[in-house]
Amino acid sequence: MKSSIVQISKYLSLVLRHKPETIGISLNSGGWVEVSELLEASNAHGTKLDLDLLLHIVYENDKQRFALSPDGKSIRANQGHSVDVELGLMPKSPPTSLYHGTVSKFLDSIRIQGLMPGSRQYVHLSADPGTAEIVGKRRGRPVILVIEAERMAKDGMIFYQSLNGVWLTKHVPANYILP
Ligand code: HQG
Repeated sequence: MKSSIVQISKYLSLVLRHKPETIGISLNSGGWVEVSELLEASNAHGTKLDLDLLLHIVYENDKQRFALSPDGKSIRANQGHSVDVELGLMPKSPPTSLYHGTVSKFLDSIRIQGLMPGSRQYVHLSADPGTAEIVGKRRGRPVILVIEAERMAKDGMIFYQSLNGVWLTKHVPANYILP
């Protein structure tokens, strides 16, 4: 059961962040899709999903990746999109430091270009080194970079925090990455 929940969570990340067209749905400008439409399209495209299981994943997901609209009729991913959506997040002052977990093979490029969003809309930063370590471990032996977030904000760069606590910014220039 657990693995099927993980699988469906990954599937939902795919359709709600990256490729809604694979099941013939589209997200609105805020990234939302109607729950009934998502369930119908999923079942029609071979992923068995009902409302109970969907709600279980929304509420129990380890990273709170998904959110329901206040009326409960629509669902979206809280962050991580590569499709162009406007999450409507308000700019927020970051703490002094934020953290980014990566791997050593990217460091040369990061030291030159800074942190780039890649295929996502934003660079993802963590509030604590432990979370950054988990993010970095997805790719191998983690390297934790410390970002001078408060100094970036003072210099005019904008930060947002997603509903599940991930800090987001468009680009981290190399000179704000310690040491
Ligand atoms: C690296 C997961 C070379 C960057 C996680 C990272 C996170 C560069 C990779 C969320 C670079 C992009 C995001 C540069 C950045 N040159 N490499 N200039 N700038 N990179 O997956 O931060 O499970 O798009 O270090 O937990 O790893 O999906 O970003 O290694 O919260 O909810 O390029 O994804 O969350 O990789 O992970 P990603 P990320 P979910």
